[in-house]
Amino acid sequence: MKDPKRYMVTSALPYANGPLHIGHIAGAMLPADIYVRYLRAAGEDVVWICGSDEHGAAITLRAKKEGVTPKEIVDRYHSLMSSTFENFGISFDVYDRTSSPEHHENAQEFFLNLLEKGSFEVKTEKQYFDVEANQFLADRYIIGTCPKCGHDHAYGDQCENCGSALSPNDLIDPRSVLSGSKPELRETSLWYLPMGDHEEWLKSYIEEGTLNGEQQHDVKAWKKHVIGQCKSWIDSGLQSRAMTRDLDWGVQVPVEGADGKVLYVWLDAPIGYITATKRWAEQNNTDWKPYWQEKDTQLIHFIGKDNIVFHCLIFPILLKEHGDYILPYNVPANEFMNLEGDKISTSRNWAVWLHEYLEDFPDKQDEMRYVLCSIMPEQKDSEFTWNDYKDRVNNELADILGNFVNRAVVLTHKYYDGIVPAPNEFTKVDLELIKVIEETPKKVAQLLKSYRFREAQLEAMNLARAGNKYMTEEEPWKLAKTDPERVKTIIHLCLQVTANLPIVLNPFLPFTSKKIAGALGTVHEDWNAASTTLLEVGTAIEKTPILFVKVDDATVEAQMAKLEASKAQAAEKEVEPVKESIDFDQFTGMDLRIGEITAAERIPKTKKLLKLSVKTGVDERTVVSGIAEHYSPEEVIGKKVTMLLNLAPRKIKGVESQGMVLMSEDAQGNLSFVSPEKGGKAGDTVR
Ligand code: B3M
Ligand code: ZN
Repeated sequence: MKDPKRYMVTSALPYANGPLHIGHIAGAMLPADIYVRYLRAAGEDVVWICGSDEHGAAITLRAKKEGVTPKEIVDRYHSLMSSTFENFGISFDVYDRTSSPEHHENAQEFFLNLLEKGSFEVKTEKQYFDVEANQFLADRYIIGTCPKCGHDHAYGDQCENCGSALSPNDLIDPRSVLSGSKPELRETSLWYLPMGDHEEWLKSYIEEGTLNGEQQHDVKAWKKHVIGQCKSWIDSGLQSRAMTRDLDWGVQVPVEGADGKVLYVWLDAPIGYITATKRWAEQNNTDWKPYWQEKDTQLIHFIGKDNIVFHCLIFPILLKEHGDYILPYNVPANEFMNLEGDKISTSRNWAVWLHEYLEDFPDKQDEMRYVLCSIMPEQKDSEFTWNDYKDRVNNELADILGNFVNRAVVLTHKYYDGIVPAPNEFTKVDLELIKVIEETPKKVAQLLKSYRFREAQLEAMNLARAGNKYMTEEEPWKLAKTDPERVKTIIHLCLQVTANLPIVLNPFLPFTSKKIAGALGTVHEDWNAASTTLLEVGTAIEKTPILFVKVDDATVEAQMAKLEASKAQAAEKEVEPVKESIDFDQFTGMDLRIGEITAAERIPKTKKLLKLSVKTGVDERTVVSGIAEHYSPEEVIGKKVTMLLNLAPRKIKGVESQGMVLMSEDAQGNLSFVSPEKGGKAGDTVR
């Protein structure tokens, strides 16, 4: 493919409903920051935008939980997020927000444009409505049982257990998240995007990289998991998707009589990319259009894998329907980053929050950037642990990079008063090192252009590794007395390595690179300046500050303790909403009794199920219970438990289960029997 004239880079707009954690950064912002810092240094024309996503249920539900207005929520988190990004060295050209009047106007204009072109279908249909809360329920406002996997907390738009895309009408036993009540169906009208009409061209766009027969992008440069996900959506048939919601927070549908209706957040948010670009252009007195509308622009979306369908299928449909826009050139989505063996979760407070990290580790942005890039979930999920953080900082940043730069600079001061010495004739090892200096920028650039950031960082660090090894093996300190001329060559080359490091490391470690280049009086933001003679003979260099301080065990322990404590606190706050009230007859209709477990065995090929025999006072029966991860068969025998006797029998994994053993469950999902406190015997009634 031809080289583009300019790059338009976006990072997924984070919801302004909480602080930023390492998962956000590792997914959509850090890779883009690395990529864009490289492009800028290479002299490319690039604009990188991001902003807060301030609409949708993520915001309104958070506001409800805290008892404040959505506006208060987005104002609070937008300002926290923008300052966190800035402090962390995330170098967006603009960080915008979708609640701005300019964005509302821009999104409405886009919607009207498509409306006029006939891109939407209006459908009047029955939607779930919560009478108590006086609100229609869509997306995360409604939960129920997933029809695909049976998970009982699936949302109206998606089941997080099996990943299926759902609509509220798919849910079994739907309940309102607002009141816990069973919603009723009410008529309303919605604007739908008939995605099925676009299947054909999307297929060739995704699978061949062509659009109207023209090569649009290089499919081989797309990540396999991104193409795989798109293919599976297309292959299972694209369903029409509602592009409006009956809600009062969001961008108003700009049509007469559409009061109380807003654009679907996933319609307005990607348009937010365009709004942000317009803001950038205004601030810089330039035209935004070429960045979105000229064919010689590469449009690149950095996102997490849960956003793939929106960026690879839905947004391209909108852009193409509009007609003036180019389509994404690549969507290098990342997978997820886990934390200490568990999924990162805002609601369970299982996260390393970036603003807290910056408080606990002031001026240690590069340490975290380095670790996150080393384990970036490019092809599969990865895991952050504090022990790994410690190891990488100590063994790689401090022992290799910091140690090498420090030795090169200190020896220059010791032997030559800080003046770069002239080299003598180069030996074979010298020439090998020179080759590494020459090759590194090319290799790193190639990897960056293919969105392989882990390898790119490794390759850049290999220059420091090569320098470190060279110095250790050449041992200039031993030759200082016997062969001072040789020492000049060694130190000269070590200094050339040192001067090239801030150039190749700048995309990854911008703070450190600035420090090193500052001390040497060289550049760090000009890729083309890399050279084996970057530092001129006779130049006076300053002493570098200490670049990295080692992390000790106490620091790791303190962070682990902090994680555990905040998780425990969050668990205390987590309470399920009260269910709809039932009358007394419904209650007495349940036949609850004490049972005694007399035998138990695992059900083969299942992880969770035990087959129990329970004495009930009236009979002895079989019950299948999902407790195998919490109790072994041996330990349950003889236990007195509470049973629901008259639950209709059901077959589970081929075994008929006659009734249910009741369990208590905490916020972490730990199960425990509900047993009579003073003993009791099988057959005692419970009421
Ligand atoms: N706010 C979703 C997310 O954080 C979202 C991205 C919008 S990008 C246009 O998963
Ligand atoms: Zn499911």
